[in-house]
Amino acid sequence: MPFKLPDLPYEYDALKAYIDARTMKIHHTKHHAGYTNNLNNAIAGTDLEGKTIEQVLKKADESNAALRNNAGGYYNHNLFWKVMSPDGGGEPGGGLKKAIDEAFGSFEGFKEAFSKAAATRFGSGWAWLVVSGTGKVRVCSTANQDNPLMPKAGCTGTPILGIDVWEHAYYLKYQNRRADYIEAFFNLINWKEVMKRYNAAKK
Ligand code: MN3
Repeated sequence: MPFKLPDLPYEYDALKAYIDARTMKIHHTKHHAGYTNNLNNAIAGTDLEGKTIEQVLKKADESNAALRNNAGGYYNHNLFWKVMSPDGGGEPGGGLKKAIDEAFGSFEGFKEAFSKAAATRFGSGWAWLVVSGTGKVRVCSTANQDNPLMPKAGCTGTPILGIDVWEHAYYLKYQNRRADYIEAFFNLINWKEVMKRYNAAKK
């Protein structure tokens, strides 16, 4: 079964206070759809056909740029849509709150570290909150469509929150003001979803 472009869990204009509908629609129907099609082309006829996206990412080394870029693009955007919500914002609770306090001192400390990782990623890429098998969290960033589940991404762990800092994610509303987009993103974070991913990843 080829990979399928998922529907967004909300309408294109649902996040418009922070991300405009046109950006959301182009991002989903052009960029994410493109990664999906190109991923299916890259695995067609190979032994990766029928594997889960996580299994594909683990095999997506630097020897195969088409596979690495498109498998990453597919997975990263699947996560991105889900960790945002029109009812987002606020702070996490439970075990994730504890892990964040332990790693960063406070939610504010986390916000600062995550924002800095996103702001200082040169060119295109992503900033992440990742969790290790023992439940410790940390912040990091990756280039292009690289992902912490891939070999040699410069960052390892299970990603539970990610922000897309490619210009296509924010340019229409924010132009060059990436910092304003990052600040706005905190009003969209679906902590319920991120906490679910944290609990599933730590084991
Ligand atoms: Mn994108």
